[in-house]
Amino acid sequence: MAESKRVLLASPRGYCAGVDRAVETVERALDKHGAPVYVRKEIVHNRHVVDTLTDRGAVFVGETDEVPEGAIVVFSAHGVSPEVHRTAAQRSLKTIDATCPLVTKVHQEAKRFARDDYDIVLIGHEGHEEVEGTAGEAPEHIQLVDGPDAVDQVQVRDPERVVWLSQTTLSVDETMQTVHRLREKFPLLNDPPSDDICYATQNRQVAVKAMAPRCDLVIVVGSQNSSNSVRLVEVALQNGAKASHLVDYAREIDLAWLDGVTTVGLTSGASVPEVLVRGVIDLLAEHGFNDVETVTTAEETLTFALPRELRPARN
Ligand code: 0CN
Ligand code: SF4
Repeated sequence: MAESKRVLLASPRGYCAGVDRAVETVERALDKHGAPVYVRKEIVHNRHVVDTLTDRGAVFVGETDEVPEGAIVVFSAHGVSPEVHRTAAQRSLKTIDATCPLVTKVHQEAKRFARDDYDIVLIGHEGHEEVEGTAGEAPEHIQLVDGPDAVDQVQVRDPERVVWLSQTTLSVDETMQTVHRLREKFPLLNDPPSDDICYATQNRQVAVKAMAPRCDLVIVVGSQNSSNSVRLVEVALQNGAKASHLVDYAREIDLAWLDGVTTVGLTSGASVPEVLVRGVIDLLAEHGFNDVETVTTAEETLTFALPRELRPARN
């Protein structure tokens, strides 16, 4: 008899506290103020979330200069630079800031180390909105390093006054390699006061590591521009999965991927609604993968309060 086909379902997966808050911020703003509600950039990096909110009346723009004077604009979970706040104020926009508090924490660290005149090495992906926002807090003090190979180019004024910070959604292992290279070059390199790679990014990677060695294939639900989702594919491949693919929707699964496969691992990025994972589970069941086993490596309970503008008024 053929070995039974099964699905390993990673836990935790999907929405983190910051994404939950950011998506709810746009929904509540629409309820309270009616459409349109403008949103600068994708509220979170997920196609389905952006399309669904667009249908409800959210208008996603690239920059605040596309928002009519005096209108409401929501800033995305990934954060914005002070310059974006300034230009929004000049246009008299009513801003609601859905920046994840864990991104704001990195902004505060950047401001503090810049004030103390450190050179700040920000590890992150060139062009990603989060590092643009963080770097904008102290452009004179911050240089971006996009992975271990970029360390060779780093120059500092005083090797005794250097600190590294990072984007919240990186690969933990690759970031540690980058830090190792930095420390070889600058032995007195300072660490951030607390982890910048957030709990959700870390937990999703740990769960994938736990299941990857047992998997012929790991399917990650998430969008191509979602850093933390893309990292889960890399982590799966680096930790023993024979193959791994990123899909926005179940319909993107190429059935040829399932040829000869007995165990499929399934997870999703921090910006991915659970309904999309359900879609993949249903499709896999149609192809004989009926046995679903959850692989749990952590429990998550963190939640964040909504932005002040949307909290119920206190008596
Ligand atoms: O997919 P996301 O919107 O963003 P990245 O993984 O690309 O940073 O997930 C939420 C993360 C934040 C902030
Ligand atoms: Fe916040 Fe982390 Fe979620 Fe980004 S992935 S929104 S930093 S909790």
